[in-house]
Amino acid sequence: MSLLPILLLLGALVGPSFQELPSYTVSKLFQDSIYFLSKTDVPFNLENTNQLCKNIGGYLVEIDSVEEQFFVADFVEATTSSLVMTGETDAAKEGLFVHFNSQKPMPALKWKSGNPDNWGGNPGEDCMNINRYGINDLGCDRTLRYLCELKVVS
Ligand SMILES: [Ca+2]
Ligand SMILES: [Ca+2]
Repeated sequence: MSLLPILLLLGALVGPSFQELPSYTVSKLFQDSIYFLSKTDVPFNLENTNQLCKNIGGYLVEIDSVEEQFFVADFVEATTSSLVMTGETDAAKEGLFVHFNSQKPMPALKWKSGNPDNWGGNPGEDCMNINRYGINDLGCDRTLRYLCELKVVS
């Protein structure tokens, strides 16, 4: 492995403002990304939680392929049994999931059986979590762990 991911990692951990940084479990490198999983539950909010990820040089995870989904799901499962929030949302148009940070459309991924179901309706479930059973839409106002993605510049 090149030195760059390690330097990025150190930069993220000792960061601009050490005291304010939440604690994270860090994944291995996948393609050109590493993932930071919060060690505690945090009141989720697309804008605010994405900002927490920006504070460490990343953004709320954006799952761009089934391969990335499986890597992330394995990392999450190896780290916690808690639900983990990702960076996808269909708040703007029901059923049309986009990546919150980039606003790009989410590709076809493996949904948990019976989902997305927008359970409860109006506003229903407009955010997303991930585990080994697939992705699932759930409410945006949950207090859960979240996952950041950091791009490693090559
Ligand atoms: Ca929805
Ligand atoms: Ca659901």
